[in-house]
Amino acid sequence: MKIHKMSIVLPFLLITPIFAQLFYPKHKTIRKFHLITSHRANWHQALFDCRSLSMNLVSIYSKEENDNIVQQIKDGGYIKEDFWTSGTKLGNKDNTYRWMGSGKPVNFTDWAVGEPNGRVEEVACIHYNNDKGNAQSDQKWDDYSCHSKFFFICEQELIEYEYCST
Ligand SMILES: [Ca+2]
Repeated sequence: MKIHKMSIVLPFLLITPIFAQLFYPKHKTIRKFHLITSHRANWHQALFDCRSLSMNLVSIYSKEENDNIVQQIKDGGYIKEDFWTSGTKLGNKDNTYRWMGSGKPVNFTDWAVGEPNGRVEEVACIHYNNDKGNAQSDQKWDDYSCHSKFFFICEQELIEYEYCST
């Protein structure tokens, strides 16, 4: 019996896209940070405003990410401004900080000297501090009244694909 060549090749051609979907294109999720300087908002409003832009108020997990944001603040000429992050201990029974944007605990920290020092419940939201030229505090983290109005930082998740060129 003669088997046509295509009857062998065709099934392989049909399953190739399945393998391609499983293994290619390779991709990774990257997080991009956006300084929102169009208006100042209290912490809760900043959460809403980031969501309305299909983003989240920023969560920070590493020195690298923190350095990236501080550099953006400096490059943008905003060293005399304060910026909200999503860090808070509002409503946390164990009185520890979490990132509202992701629900994850705050592990990496970059507190200004003497911070966090909030003793009342409403002083529970983390912002990048502007301490008017004090190198120990400028662009470091400070817990502050969540009702205060600051600029804020939204994060955007993007999928970056790597294409195979062969
Ligand atoms: Ca404080």
